[in-house]
Amino acid sequence: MRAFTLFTLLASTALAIPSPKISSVRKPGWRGGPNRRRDIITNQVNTTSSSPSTTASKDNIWAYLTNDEAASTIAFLHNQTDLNLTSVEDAGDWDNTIMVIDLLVPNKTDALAYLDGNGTKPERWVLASLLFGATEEPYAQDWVVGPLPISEKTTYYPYTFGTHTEDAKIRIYDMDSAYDLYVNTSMEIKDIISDILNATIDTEDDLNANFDIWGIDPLWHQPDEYGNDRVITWVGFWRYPDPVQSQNSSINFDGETLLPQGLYFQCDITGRDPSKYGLMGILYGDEYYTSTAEFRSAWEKPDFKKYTPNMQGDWVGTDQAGEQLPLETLPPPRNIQPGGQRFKVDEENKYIEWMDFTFYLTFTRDTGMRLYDIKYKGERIIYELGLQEAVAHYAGNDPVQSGTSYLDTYYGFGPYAFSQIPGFDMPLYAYCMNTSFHAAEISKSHRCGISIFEADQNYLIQRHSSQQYISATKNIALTVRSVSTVGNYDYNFDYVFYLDGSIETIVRASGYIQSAYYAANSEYGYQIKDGLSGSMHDHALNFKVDFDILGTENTLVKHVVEATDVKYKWNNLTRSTMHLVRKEVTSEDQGKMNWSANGQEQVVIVNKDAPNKYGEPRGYKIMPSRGGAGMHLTIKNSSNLINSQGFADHAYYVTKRKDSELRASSAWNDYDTAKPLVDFNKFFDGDNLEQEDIVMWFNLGMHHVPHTGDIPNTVFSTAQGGMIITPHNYLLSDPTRQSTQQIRINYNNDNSTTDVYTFGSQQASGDVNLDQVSWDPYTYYGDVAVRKFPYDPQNPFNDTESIV
Ligand SMILES: *[C@@H]1O[C@H](CO)[C@@H](O)[C@H](O)[C@H]1NC(C)=O
Ligand SMILES: *[C@@H]1O[C@H](CO)[C@@H](O)[C@H](O)[C@H]1NC(C)=O
Ligand SMILES: *[C@@H]1O[C@H](CO)[C@@H](O)[C@H](O)[C@H]1NC(C)=O
Ligand SMILES: *[C@@H]1O[C@H](CO)[C@@H](O)[C@H](O)[C@H]1NC(C)=O
Ligand SMILES: *[C@@H]1O[C@H](CO)[C@@H](O)[C@H](O)[C@H]1NC(C)=O
Ligand SMILES: *[C@@H]1O[C@H](CO)[C@@H](O)[C@H](O)[C@H]1NC(C)=O
Ligand SMILES: *[C@@H]1O[C@H](CO)[C@@H](O)[C@H](O)[C@H]1NC(C)=O
Ligand SMILES: *[C@@H]1O[C@H](CO)[C@@H](O)[C@H](O)[C@H]1NC(C)=O
Ligand SMILES: *[C@@H]1O[C@H](CO)[C@@H](O)[C@H](O)[C@H]1NC(C)=O
Ligand SMILES: *[C@@H]1O[C@H](CO)[C@@H](O)[C@H](O)[C@H]1NC(C)=O
Ligand SMILES: *[C@@H]1O[C@H](CO)[C@@H](O)[C@H](O)[C@H]1NC(C)=O
Ligand SMILES: *[C@@H]1O[C@H](CO)[C@@H](O)[C@H](O)[C@H]1NC(C)=O
Ligand SMILES: [Cu+2]
Repeated sequence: MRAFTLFTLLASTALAIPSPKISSVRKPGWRGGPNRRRDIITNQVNTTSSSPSTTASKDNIWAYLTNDEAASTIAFLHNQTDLNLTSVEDAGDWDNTIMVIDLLVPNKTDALAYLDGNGTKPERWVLASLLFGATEEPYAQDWVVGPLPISEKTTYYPYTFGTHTEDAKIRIYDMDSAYDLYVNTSMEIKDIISDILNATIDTEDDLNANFDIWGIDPLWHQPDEYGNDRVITWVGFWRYPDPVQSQNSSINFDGETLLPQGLYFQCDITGRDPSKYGLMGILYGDEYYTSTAEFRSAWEKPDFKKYTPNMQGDWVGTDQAGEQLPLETLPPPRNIQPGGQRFKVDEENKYIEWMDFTFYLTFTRDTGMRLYDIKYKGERIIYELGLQEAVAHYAGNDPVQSGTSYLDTYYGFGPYAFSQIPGFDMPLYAYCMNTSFHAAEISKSHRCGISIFEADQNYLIQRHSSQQYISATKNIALTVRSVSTVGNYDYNFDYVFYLDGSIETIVRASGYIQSAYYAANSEYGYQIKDGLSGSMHDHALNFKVDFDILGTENTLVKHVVEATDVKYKWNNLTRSTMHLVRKEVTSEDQGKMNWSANGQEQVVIVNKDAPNKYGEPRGYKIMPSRGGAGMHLTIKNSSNLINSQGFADHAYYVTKRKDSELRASSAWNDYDTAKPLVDFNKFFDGDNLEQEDIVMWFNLGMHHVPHTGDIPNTVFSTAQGGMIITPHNYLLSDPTRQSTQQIRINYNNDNSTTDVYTFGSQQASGDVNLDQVSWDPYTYYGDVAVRKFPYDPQNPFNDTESIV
């Protein structure tokens, strides 16, 4: 059943819903509302096969909460009568509930004392996001709970030191569903809807079977005639794709976001009494009507213009279509790992050692995979690396597109980081890591939420030939991958480690675009189907990289390649030439930056107090490595994002690191973008940045103007962006010379090879039995979830009967 309404949502048990914000607050059916997919997960790849292990010298102090830690925290919170919590399973809109429980990472000074010195292991603390519904003015609030394990010492208090609102609270303006109003309005004009949208709508069930009704995000506010704040939403009609026959079965392709119907309701949803919500207007075909009656009288007139309804067809499906290409059905080239896994894993600590790199992994509900304490050749280079927020800002002539600026951590990257497909998302030999998160009092695990694998990049990292010899070195890199399907879009995140000491951050997007109705929208995208506009939008995905280059005291410098005119001693004529100009970014006042045109600026994080033997500061350069189709939002002062877009209006930023400035955004900013929990702009208060512990925040993104090639899905090949960091005067020469995976072939003038050097690298030999490196897709299956409340300590791992 594809139709998904509030009623089915309410009828389903709360425990079936992984993302509490969706379940208890808003937008049923939206962005992968929980019924959108069976939570298929996992694979049976033999990760134990020759998987060398190791033991981290220090524990992973960023490890996500264990199920027991989450459960005991939830029990502790339920014990606090002042919080007046109701268990999620029993809760309605007028109750207080626990949304998310996650680790509050230790403060860095405590962490470094433990990692680098004799400091004790930092205590485990929790960041608990609670939702207060039992009030006329519902709000979310972040709380600190700790230390763990729960004891008499455990305290709890609002997370005020990490947020910018009073008592770490943010108002929620759509706690109560307005769906009734959409239904009532639709029923008043069901004959018109049937006519203009080519469907038979006699009853509410017909409506729910045909159309999904949802709209702007975040909500809109505007003053009424008395100056009072009114909360406004605009919702549009989206057609559910019907099941189609493809191959030998029936399938519902997930292409609802390709089927906007061009009919929109504007509603005033102020306050907590849905019976007082009211229709303000209807938009159809770029004409605005202020009531159902006005719409009806227009429709009844002979000159009423009807637009082509946007209907589904085979084009919505992603199955193979069209003529098969010559030889294309033959098995394609593929990767194997003949020498076994060449990196070590401490599974308990989620700690990896690959070549000269070591690092820890963790996972959060809001932002998915994160990396900590990345060391290269025994020295920390990065303390923390990970996604902060992902915004997709739309525009359009219709109010829904115009009003859409998704802040995706609200929906979360963790809940949707489903298991990767062996042989597709990752090589069959990839090491799979499970990931967990805790939301709505359920602990959920994704099998293989993170994959780790080496692969030949299939271009050399080094090569040279002369009259006497040719030398070449393979480019074998380690990829750490996580893929999140956030509603219509699939985001593939990679961190790639290279033998030259570089680390690349890559994000790629596929999945279904959110399209617009074509009527009068040509200024905002291409028409890509009879009823469809591509709906232009900008993506900006912000990442935090906390560099520690030879210690925490670092400076961001720009070594600018600059044109100049010089008269040299050796020539009286002025030459037009270029030179290198060294600049420093010394204050947060200069901390918001864009990449220079033509790449003239080399941006390097150095430790000025640690020069190399030539006096050059040792550092790591950072630069865009792929994509380049946009690094920040086009819109400067977004009417939708208001004070919540600070992280996305420049390409990169540098700030002084503070324990109170942990993240560039909060998952709950979306509730009230005018008064966000975390306002990134407030990080810029003029702090000195010269030889301080500094953090860079960079965006990867794209100006996405979907064209016909985005039908049915956007493709990863061009929808990607990357940033690479690379040693810069950091070592005295290229470290890839350490690799044995190279060859030198000497030859003489008559073209015969005289000597071959392979430096001790082993060659794979013998037969490859592909049957032993294959995978049975029928072993790909479901998530594991553990109910948390009421919690049964005797049986902590009881499975739920089904998770969606
Ligand atoms: C996985 O690999 C290990 C080591 O090669 C082997 O002992 C084990 O039997 C394999 N397990 C499965 C399920 O194939
Ligand atoms: C909750 O309160 C009960 C009753 O006072 C107590 O037995 C229990 O240990 C408490 N649990 C937690 C986790 O605080
Ligand atoms: C506690 O929450 C319930 C709803 O779950 C509500 O009816 C009650 O008024 C609240 N009590 C207080 C003191 O706020
Ligand atoms: C971490 O740092 C914040 C901000 O300085 C401080 O308020 C908090 O108490 C610290 N936490 C711990 C566990 O020391
Ligand atoms: C750790 O403690 C030992 C013994 O007390 C001492 O010798 C050493 O210097 C300390 N190391 C650090 C980094 O503080
Ligand atoms: C919708 O209609 C029903 C039945 O007439 C009514 O009880 C309800 O209050 C209406 N809801 C809204 C939001 O108008
Ligand atoms: C209207 O719907 C019917 C039945 O689904 C279909 O056959 C017809 O082609 C549709 N008309 C248009 C204009 O799309
Ligand atoms: C097709 O139908 C057959 C017979 O019902 C079934 O065994 C098979 O699994 C189906 N699917 C595919 C992909 O062939
Ligand atoms: C991952 O989760 C699955 C399912 O719970 C479990 O069978 C497997 O042992 C887990 N893998 C690891 C490495 O813990
Ligand atoms: C530069 O010009 C001066 C004066 O015209 C002349 O004496 C000198 O030789 C010139 N030098 C060079 C390097 O051409
Ligand atoms: C090498 O050179 C010799 C003589 O110049 C020629 O006969 C032979 O074909 C060449 N071999 C190859 C492999 O090109
Ligand atoms: C967990 O499973 C055990 C054994 O099946 C059962 O007795 C117990 O009631 C279950 N607990 C919960 C909380 O479902
Ligand atoms: Cu896009």
